[in-house]
Amino acid sequence: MSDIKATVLVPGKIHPRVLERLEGQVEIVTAPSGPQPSLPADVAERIRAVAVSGSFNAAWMDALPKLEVIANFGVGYDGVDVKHAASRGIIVTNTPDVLNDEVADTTIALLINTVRRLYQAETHLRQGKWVSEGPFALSPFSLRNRKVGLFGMGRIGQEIAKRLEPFKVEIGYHTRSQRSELPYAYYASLKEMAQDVDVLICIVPGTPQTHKAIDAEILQALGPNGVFINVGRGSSVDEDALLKALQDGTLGAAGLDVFYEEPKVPEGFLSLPNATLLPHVASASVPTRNAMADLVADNVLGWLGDKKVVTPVPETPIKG
Ligand code: NAP
Ligand code: 8YV
Repeated sequence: MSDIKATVLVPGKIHPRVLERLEGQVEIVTAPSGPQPSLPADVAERIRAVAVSGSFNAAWMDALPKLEVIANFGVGYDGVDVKHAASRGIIVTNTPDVLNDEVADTTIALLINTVRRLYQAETHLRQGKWVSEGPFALSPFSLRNRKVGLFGMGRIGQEIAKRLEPFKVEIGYHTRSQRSELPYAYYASLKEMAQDVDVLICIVPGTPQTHKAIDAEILQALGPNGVFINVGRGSSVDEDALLKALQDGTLGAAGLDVFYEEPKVPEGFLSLPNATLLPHVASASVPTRNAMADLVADNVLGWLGDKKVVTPVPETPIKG
């Protein structure tokens, strides 16, 4: 690296391996995260790169006059104001691909747990109820003879679809552009897909276009035998409508890894027998999170050394 004295800001917490990789190579400055920047002006003046897990808004960017790159920990970068970054010529990077398999594996596990109630069955055993009360109740739902619709068929969606093939379910998807090279049924509208399938898996990014796209109408179209799985973003769901649909049987069951306002999960979900709830763990294994951390560090160090990043987001491409 040519510029070993470059200053990198880490607002809030980040995976420790990011810090280990950066230590000694750059000056690391930490600061509490939050909506308003909190840094002395002389420090802010020096910062050329940011490594962040969470949110990084326009006010933060504007407090850093020499900022060149924001390396986001996570493939989803809905927490970063990428439009503002682009308008200021700041490169944003994310962590695609290295987590595809982990997230797809977790999605299948979440789907099967939701349909077959395995967590509740194990709890029955652990509480001694197998002995005292007898066998666990049959699961009302099965994966047999189901049609699965993926809302999103990108890097992770395609890995989920591949894993679904041996389960002998029909597979379709809704995205804005059809991927005619893929062997799955394409639906031009989300509503049309929700009407036709009985499992809906959400794996789209959190954007203004996907905001609350899964609403009461979509859940009703999925129906009382329907299963909704969310591994994308909580912002894609109208959570009040989802809670109501699960409570009154408009929707059969849901498996949720992501929520609208994490880590807050609306109280009503906690007592639902037909919901499986995970605390945003789809990529959360040591090897996969290490790979994500390495990519964050590679992006920061690559930029500061050679003006090259590994994984820029499409909104801030590297020119030249
Ligand atoms: P990706 O490769 O960019 O794929 C995104 C897919 O969503 C594409 O098929 C895209 O197709 C579709 N899409 C985007 N906007 C859409 C819209 N308005 N309507 C319909 N389809 C739309 O992203 P990825 O790597 O698969 O990751 C997807 C998302 O998963 C991430 O952004 C992140 O939010 C989430 N995620 C969650 C976890 C977790 O821990 N739970 C882990 C990793 C990722 P078109 O562009 O053709 O519409
Ligand atoms: C991470 C994710 O849990 O990559 C993403 O978009 O949602 C997850 O892999 C998260 O970004 C880290 O906080």
